[in-house]
Amino acid sequence: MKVLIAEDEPISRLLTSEKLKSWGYNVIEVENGKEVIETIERQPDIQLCILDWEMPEIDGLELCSRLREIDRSGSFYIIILTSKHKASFMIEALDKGADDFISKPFVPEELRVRLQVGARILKKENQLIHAAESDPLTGILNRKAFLLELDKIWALTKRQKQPFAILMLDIDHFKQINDKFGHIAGDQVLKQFCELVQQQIRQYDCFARYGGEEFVLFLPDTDVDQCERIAERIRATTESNLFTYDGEHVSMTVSIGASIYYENYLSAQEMLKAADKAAYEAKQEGRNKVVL
Ligand code: GH3
Ligand code: MG
Ligand code: MG
Ligand code: MG
Ligand code: MG
Repeated sequence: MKVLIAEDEPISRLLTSEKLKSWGYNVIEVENGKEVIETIERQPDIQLCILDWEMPEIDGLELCSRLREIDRSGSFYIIILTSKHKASFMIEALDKGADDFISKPFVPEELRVRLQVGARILKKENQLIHAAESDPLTGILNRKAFLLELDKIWALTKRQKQPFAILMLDIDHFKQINDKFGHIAGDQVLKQFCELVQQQIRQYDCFARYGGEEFVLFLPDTDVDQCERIAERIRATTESNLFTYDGEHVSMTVSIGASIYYENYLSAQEMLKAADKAAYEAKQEGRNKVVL
C-alpha cells in the first residue's frame, strides 16, 4: 500500500520513511504542502497520508481541508505527525479534518498500528464504494454510478470542445434467449457480452449496464466516423461471436443507437435520450443495426 509522507525536515522525513519501508509500505516522500497536492493529482491511488503540521507553502491542517475537497472515488486517511504535543493541538487537528494525530518523537510501534487502523478503514471503504458503483453480475459500472460519472465528464469534455459520443446498446430478443436456454444461461451470455465490448474499447471510455439487457457506452474524443466504426465493430463482433453456455452455442445480436455531441445538446440527459431514440429506430429497422 502507498503512503505519502510530507515533512520539510530531511532527517525526520528519512527516519519515518525508513520505518515505513521496513513495514512493507510503498513510500512517497515530499517536502512541502504544494508537492502533496501535485503528487496526489498525478497518483490518484494514494489514500494514506502522514502530514507534518508546520511546512512551507501549505501546512498540514490546510492540506486536510484541501484534500477533503478533492472530488474522487477513494477517500483519504490522514495522520498528522507533529512536534506539537498539547491536547489542544490534537483537538484542533482532528477538528480540521485529520483522522489521527501523533506527536514527535513517535513510538515506532504506535505509528505502525495506527497506520494499520487507517489501512483497515480505507480497505473497507474502498470495498463499499466498489459495491455501490458496480453491477454485481457483470462487474461493470452500474446505472447510478454511470449517471454521476456522466455529469462529471460532461462538464470536462464540453470545455475541451471535442466531439464525443454516447451509445445505447440493447440486446435483440433477449427474452427468447432466456426462454430457450434458461435465465442462468442468459446471465452468462450477458457477462460474455460485456467482456466482448470491453475488449474493443479504450481505457478512458466508460461502459455501464444501464438496465437488464441494456448498456451504455460513453466515448470521449470521438467524432461521427469513429463512432460509427466502433458501434459497427461491436455490432459485427456480437453477431459473429460464439457465446456459450454449458457447451451450447448461443447466438445473439445487438441494436445500437448513438448520439454525437457537437455543441448541439444542452445536457447529458438530452444526449442520452437521443441515443435511446436512435436505438429504438435500430429496433424498428429490423434489429442488429447501428443508427446514428
Ligand atoms: P428487443 O429486441 O425488443 O430488445 O427484445 P428483448 O426480448 O431483448 O426485450 P424485452 O425488453 O422484451 O426483454 C428483455 C429481457 O431481458 C426480459 C428480461 O427477463 C431479460 N433480462 C433482463 N435482465 C436480465 C438479467 O440480468 N439476466 C437475464 N438472464 N435476463 C435478463
Ligand atoms: Mg515541519
Ligand atoms: Mg431492452
Ligand atoms: Mg424492451
Ligand atoms: Mg432487448
